[in-house]
Amino acid sequence: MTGKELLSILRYKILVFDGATGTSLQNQASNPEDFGGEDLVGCNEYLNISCPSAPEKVHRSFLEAGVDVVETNSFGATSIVLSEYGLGDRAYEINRAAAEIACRTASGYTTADHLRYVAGSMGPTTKLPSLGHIEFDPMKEAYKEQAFGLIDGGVDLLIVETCQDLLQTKAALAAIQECFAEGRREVAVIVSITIETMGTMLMGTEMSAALTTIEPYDIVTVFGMNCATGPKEMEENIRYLCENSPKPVFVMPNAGLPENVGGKACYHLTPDELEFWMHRYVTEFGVSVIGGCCGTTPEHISRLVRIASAVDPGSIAAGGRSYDYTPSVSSIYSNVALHLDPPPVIVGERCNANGSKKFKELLLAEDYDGMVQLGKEQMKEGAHILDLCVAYVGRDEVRDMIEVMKRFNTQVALPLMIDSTEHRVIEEALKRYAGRAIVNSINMEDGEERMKKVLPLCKKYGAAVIALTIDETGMAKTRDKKFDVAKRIHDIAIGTYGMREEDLIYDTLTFTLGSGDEEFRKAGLETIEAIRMIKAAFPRSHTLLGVSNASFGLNQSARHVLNSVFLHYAVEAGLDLAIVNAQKIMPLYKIDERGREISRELIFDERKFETV
Ligand code: THG
Repeated sequence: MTGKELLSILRYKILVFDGATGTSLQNQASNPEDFGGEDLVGCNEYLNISCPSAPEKVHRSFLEAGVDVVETNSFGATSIVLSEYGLGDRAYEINRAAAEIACRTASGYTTADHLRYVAGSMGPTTKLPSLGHIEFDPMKEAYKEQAFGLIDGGVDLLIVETCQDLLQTKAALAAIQECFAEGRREVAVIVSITIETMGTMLMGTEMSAALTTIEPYDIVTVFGMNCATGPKEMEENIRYLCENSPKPVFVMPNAGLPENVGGKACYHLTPDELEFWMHRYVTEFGVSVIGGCCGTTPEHISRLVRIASAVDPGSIAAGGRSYDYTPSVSSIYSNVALHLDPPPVIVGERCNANGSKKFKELLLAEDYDGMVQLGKEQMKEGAHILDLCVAYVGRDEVRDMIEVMKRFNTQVALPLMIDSTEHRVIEEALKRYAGRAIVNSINMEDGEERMKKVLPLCKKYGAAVIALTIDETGMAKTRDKKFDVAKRIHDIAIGTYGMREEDLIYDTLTFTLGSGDEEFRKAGLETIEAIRMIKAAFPRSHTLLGVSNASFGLNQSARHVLNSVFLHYAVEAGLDLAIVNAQKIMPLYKIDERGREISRELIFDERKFETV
């Protein structure tokens, strides 16, 4: 089933997934022979080989209960987990067997008026890439092998589930994208994250940040949450998803919070209670796909089947739910909208080896922790996002970016803008960033060359991107030329590379205003007017300026005044984001009349006297 097919099913039907696999399996297989030996006891995934009747019985029990979808017994079947049992080299075979068992069993229950589907389960493994337990590439390769096995074994869709670290999720999604690109059958993909009892993912991620990070992935059709808690504890996050997610919502709770009874997790939520909450989430909130996680039995799941059969999604859920998604970026912890009211979104400029003496010195001393401190300082100064640039002549930018990004990912709570002209640096950064980044930047200096290298990376890792209005003839100086370049980039980025209007952030270029150079007399005005034109033509797109460039060459206090006034008028014209020194921006009322007047003359070329 493709993503499109899944979406069309959800227009007329609430889909019901099965219940707990792990706990149910333990009831089917209990002696070492079933598991294939003492050493393998507890490796549920090996039962697909050693005792296929065990997973088959579990699937049957849920199919009898009336579910639409059964999950393969492959939750821990990546080589990463299997190698803990000495089975690392058998991952493909085990996943394929898991898929074949589930597909064979499900097809026995399929009838003309009740199709049954199989979802290939891809769990979180036992390693957290954001904590450095494993690198992105080996994790992606392990997921890829799993996806190959599941797709070759016949699954209808894939579910990347029980996600704890968004970098895990991104590795799994990159793996699945590569499978499809290499010609494997394209199937629908569901992503389901786990929100712990403390209210975030294990890595500290809020639901809003997770949605922001996963939303840009075209291959993901449905997004939601499973495990960790019962349905009651999920209420606020489900409400958030139903009000904000452009993708249909998936919910698969445990049978309540686990209680430790003699060293074993026991789940006490009754089928009545599960039915009460899930009915509410489907009919009042608009959840589209439901199922049960740990501790849910066929008795629980038959109640979900009852809910689904009594509900018409066209009136309330997938078809009828209204939501309001705000284009955003995110760190591993939280998200920031690309447009704030009041504007602008403030992008801290100081983590830039070419824009801050202090940051440069920290980089040269390889004081990576000091660099993190400078990032944190900017957060206190009022920045919402940080521009990060470690390019420095004579140094290895890839290596520096890797060292810096490993730390910034978990130690700085603000979303990052990856500022580099090297696509290799950009990719190494994106691979180590759990949130949704902004790539700074693309342009048309060499025609489509740079877009060709950078935009596929933005798609692969779900990033937004800044587009500078520069083409083969150089930096655009007039409003019309700036607009023309923006339009060209818009058409190619969307038409050829599959970006969306809201993923693009146009930079109409900030020239130095105080130079007295004739050629740049109208530079400020043209930059500001181009913002107005772009926002009018592409209302879902965003705009940005590196404001401090405007005042190069002036003394410090004049710089702060000119930057602040320039920012004021750019915002008035529709500017969404500004790269600035957050601490040095003043509201207009704090600037004396003469300072405002001289700034305006420079910006709008109204000068009544000559500057030097
Ligand atoms: N557009 C986009 N990205 C950009 C820019 C842009 N990135 C870099 C730059 N321009 C924006 N960032 C800065 C950062 C610092 C300064 C100017 C722009 C700056 N720094 C002081 C100086 O050089 O005098 C030094 C401050 C210090 O040492 O602490 O002015 O336009 N997309």
